[in-house]
Amino acid sequence: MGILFSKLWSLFGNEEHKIVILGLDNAGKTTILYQFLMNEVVQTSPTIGSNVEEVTYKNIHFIMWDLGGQQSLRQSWSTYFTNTEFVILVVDSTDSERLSLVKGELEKLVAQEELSHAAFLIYANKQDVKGSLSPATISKELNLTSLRTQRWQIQPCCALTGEGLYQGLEWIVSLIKK
Ligand SMILES: Nc1nc2c(ncn2[C@@H]2O[C@H](COP(=O)(O)OP(=O)(O)OP(=O)(O)O)[C@@H](O)[C@H]2O)c(=O)[nH]1
Ligand SMILES: [Mg+2]
Repeated sequence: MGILFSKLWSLFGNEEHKIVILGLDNAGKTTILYQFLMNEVVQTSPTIGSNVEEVTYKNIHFIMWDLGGQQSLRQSWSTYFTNTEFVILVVDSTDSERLSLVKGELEKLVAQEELSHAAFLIYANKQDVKGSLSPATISKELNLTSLRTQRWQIQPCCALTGEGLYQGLEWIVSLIKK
């Protein structure tokens, strides 16, 4: 009965899927959230705390939490993880110096019990900037192929134009429909 009810519930498009958007400060997380919500670029300032918005795509409801990425705020990321189905990790592809820091954060995330069943979408953002790192390089630097517990996907994108963002979301949709 429970399963039947939840199937019907999702058929009517009432199901909500929780996504947390993480990454270092200045990666483009808030820009991405508002691209999904409004299809436009908003003027952002560093996020202190979080932004949360409901985004509907192909009749699927997503609750998207965009968390501040500054160092002092990263410790509190884990307070948002309950019931998280998807993590969107936003990487600034122009910030090669801090890639090792991203790697360290990713290692902590995948070790979190509450995220052990979550799928990870990694956006290699800011691909519009000349000389930005390729997704292949970022994938290698983050050692993504060693990720065994969680499903993951890397997607190049540009949050300013929106290019690549929906291709990433399509991967999430494909996992929901599985
Ligand atoms: N060139 C370029 N700039 C981008 C892109 N995405 C975001 N930005 C810029 O990067 C800066 C930071 O963007 P935010 O979305 O505020 O970054 P954030 O990850 O939310 O940062 P915190 O809230 O501090 O964690 C802004 O000036 C954005 O306009 C992109 O794809 N290309
Ligand atoms: Mg922000």
